[in-house]
Amino acid sequence: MGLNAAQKILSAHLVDGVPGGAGELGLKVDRTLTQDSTGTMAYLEFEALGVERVKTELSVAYVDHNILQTGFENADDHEYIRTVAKKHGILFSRPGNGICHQVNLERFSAPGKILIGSDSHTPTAGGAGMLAFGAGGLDVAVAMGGGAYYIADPKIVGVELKGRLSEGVSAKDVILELLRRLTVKGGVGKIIEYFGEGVKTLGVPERATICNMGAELGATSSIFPSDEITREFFKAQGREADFTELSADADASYDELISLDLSVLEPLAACPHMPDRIKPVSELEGLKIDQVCIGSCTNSSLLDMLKVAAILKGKTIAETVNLTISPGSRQVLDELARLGALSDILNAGARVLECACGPCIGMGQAPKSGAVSLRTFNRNFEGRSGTADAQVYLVSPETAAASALAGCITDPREAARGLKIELPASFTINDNLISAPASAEAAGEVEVVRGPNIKPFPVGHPCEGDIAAEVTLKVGDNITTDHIMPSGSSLLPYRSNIPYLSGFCFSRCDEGFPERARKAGQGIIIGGENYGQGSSREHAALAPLALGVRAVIAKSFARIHRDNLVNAGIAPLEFADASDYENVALGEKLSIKDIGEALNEDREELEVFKQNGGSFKVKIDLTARRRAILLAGGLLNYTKKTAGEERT
Ligand code: MIC
Ligand code: SF4
Repeated sequence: MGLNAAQKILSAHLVDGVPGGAGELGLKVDRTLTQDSTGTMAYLEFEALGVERVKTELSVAYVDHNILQTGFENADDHEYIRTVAKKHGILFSRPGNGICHQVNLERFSAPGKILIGSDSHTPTAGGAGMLAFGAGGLDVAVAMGGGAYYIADPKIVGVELKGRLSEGVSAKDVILELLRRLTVKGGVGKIIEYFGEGVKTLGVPERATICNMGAELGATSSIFPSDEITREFFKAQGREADFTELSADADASYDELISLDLSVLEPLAACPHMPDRIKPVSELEGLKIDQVCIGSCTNSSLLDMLKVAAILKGKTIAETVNLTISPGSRQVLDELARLGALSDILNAGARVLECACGPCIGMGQAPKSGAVSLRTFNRNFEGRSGTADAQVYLVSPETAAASALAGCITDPREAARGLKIELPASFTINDNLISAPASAEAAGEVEVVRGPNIKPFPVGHPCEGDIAAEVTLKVGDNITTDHIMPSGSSLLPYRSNIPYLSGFCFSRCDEGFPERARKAGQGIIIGGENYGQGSSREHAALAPLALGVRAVIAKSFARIHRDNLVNAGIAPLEFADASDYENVALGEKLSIKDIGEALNEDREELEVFKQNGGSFKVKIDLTARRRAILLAGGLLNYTKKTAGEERT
């Protein structure tokens, strides 16, 4: 039996585990990326591991998130990342160079390789045939130290693309259609692999858009084959040498199959406040809008920007609309200028922002009270824009541009009629914003600069004996990491300061939580389905850890967050019977009996006793390795311990 593309890469990198079983796969990591809002913590953890030089073939540190410098904190963190990267053998992509996923696609993607990144949208690189995973900072730190990356053995879903997109319908609509069909939980435990005739009609940036929002499906990763179109992309980037062909064998099979006819798709929008609340744009037409934001790692390629420029050309945006445009990289912005399209964008009335995440993570451009904001981004979680009552819709660049002109949600098919975008055969290559690390010999001379905002991070406690603690928080389904540890311009500067940050943990759901948790000393969180969906920020585990959380009992967990909990030494446990969720109350005292023993003995269930009598069962759905991590009190303790054992 032949292999599909994902299986080929997985088997070439397998260092632990058996594919096809129920366990985990340990994978050799070729490359890593970090961005600044998760990177400070990842490098502090890397330093704590005591490894001198990274052991990966390539590691790159980007600065793209914490760009507003309204105080010293972000600038200090950038300097820490610059110097720590220089010392330990990591390339540094300076502020202004662009969003990590866009720059990675352009300059560092490579078909057939494995990349992990401390950002949930790392699978964007799947558009260039790379198998890429979003991970917590500590997992990236361990990989930089030469450790394997572990994933639950994924199911591989084959999405067969047929036909060709009609005018005005774009790659964004493809992934919105999948979100409509599968929901934000539909990809959990799965790698989504695209194949079929329709693949040939999509360029690498379009494939990258589709892979990018696989994160919103909860997927482990997403990947396209690497074909002649991929070769052209690498050629245009002056990197043909990095190209290799990679596709599924003719007799390959998939665990599940989905068929998607591109030619019948229409423009879609994700309605407030979840990426899977999909409606056709035609149904929303006429809804008055206040803001339009174009950019983010989903839709900031040159192709997207040129489409937007062509729709805006010679026109003026509606008087009541604020339009922001953030090109994904300096290369994109430079090309826009060179081709004259920047002038079309500026003259239509757009506010051109830095090549960075910007409004996507609430780093500025919070819309007005109650605003309707149309964004080409990937997440529309409540409050993420920085305005609690804003209504954010996620759309394609075409829909965003046409709507900005009209002042209301507008089907872009009319505006996009006859639109033909030619990408340049070769891009202007200038890597002068990527700083090389010091040589191994000179590394000793590099001083790592730590600003006063960098504070020690909490380290977990071994899971042993009973966990007897109060329920310090109870929340519902689909809790995102933006609920757990909100971002935005006021909190992102404290990503290297967990003591401060933890004071805002869950502030969007329950402002009293931090104080209650501190008072209780030890706590247990009760959650619903898909707990921890969204970003890879390990701060969503570290802040609860700092507030004494020892276990989270939920109906189900999102992949990266579950890993982050284990890495922090917090036990993620699942209700054996989901209806028991109803019977646990805030403030109730619970006793999780003999958790250490249960982990040690590989037990699959555990009894939780309630203070006022009665008990319920929880599942421990964790592999032997993850159990050992919990027993050690988190991945840092575990890695140091196992490294010590190997030395003796
Ligand atoms: C996001 O889109 O939520 C982020 C900001 O990029 C996060 C990382 C973070 O929280 O720093 C992500 O997606 O992992
Ligand atoms: Fe940045 Fe937004 Fe992409 Fe996250 S989703 S990496 S904040 S652009």
